[in-house]
Amino acid sequence: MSDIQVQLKGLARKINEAKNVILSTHKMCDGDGLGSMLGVYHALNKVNKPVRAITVDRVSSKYHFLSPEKYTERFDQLKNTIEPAEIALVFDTNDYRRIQPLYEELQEKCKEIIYIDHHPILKTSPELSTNSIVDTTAASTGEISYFLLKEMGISMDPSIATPLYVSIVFDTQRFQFIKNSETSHKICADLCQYITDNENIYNQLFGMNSLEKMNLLSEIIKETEYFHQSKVAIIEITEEELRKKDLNIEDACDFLDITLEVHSTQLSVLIINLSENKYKLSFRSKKWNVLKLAELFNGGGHITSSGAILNNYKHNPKPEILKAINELTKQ
Ligand SMILES: [Mn+2]
Repeated sequence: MSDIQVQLKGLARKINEAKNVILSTHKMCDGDGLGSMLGVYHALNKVNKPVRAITVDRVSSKYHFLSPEKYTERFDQLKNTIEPAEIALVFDTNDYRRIQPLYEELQEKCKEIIYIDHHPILKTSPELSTNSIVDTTAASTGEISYFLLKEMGISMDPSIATPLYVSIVFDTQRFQFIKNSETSHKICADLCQYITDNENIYNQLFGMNSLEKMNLLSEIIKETEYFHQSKVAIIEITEEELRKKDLNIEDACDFLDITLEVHSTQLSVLIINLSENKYKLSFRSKKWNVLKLAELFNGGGHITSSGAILNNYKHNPKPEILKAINELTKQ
């Protein structure tokens, strides 16, 4: 049995024995974080385990087809206080900063915070509880959650399969990023037996672009700056520009993925000016290690997809980013 299998068995037992469970995922949750959390939520509900799913902040309208307003609560708008719970399961991150300020509340109210995740553990992170499962070979957290539910002996049904399928399809970006493993396909083949409207999931996740978004994309494509013989692309945008067009940060990240489709581009950078002195950086690469880059700016993520938030940054961080990229390209 692999280490991960042993850990899954242990965690399954722990959850089965727990009186009550709180579930959460990272800020500005994506399809993977939300999908794995909702999959486990429906599964625990099915076996009558008292469970609450709490997001740190709002869930993007893109995921409304999963009815998060019915099954999850928002910490920033919480109506009922969090009662003490035996365990908190946090999906798709192992970085406590990404669940703040909910993190402090979970620390106070839960005996243990357990992370279920596939991101590399940051060098700067405090030690995780031993029951946490971090499998960086998994292409999505949904996959780890799927195996966890199998271990718990919970049978699949449409309410569990749909969000788990969303997790996998979202994080692999329609099976582009499967980490050279057949696992993502195999799990989805199983889940598909329970999904009635597969096409709708793809439409909701990838086919709902507004005309405003497409117009902005055309502007961005024209204004993208290229460096290092077009190996590096940099996009800059302000949150205000996005808001004016009724778009959000997730939409801007889609632009980033598109610039990476340029043949020569190895690394794409998105700089979003959130407010005065506050920036959000996102890095995507084909192969280069952009986790290193994000860590230089106190951020985190995956080897080929990472990000950071800069607070109290008095000027546009582009010169520092270019300097860091220079170092990266020398290696
Ligand atoms: Mn993920």
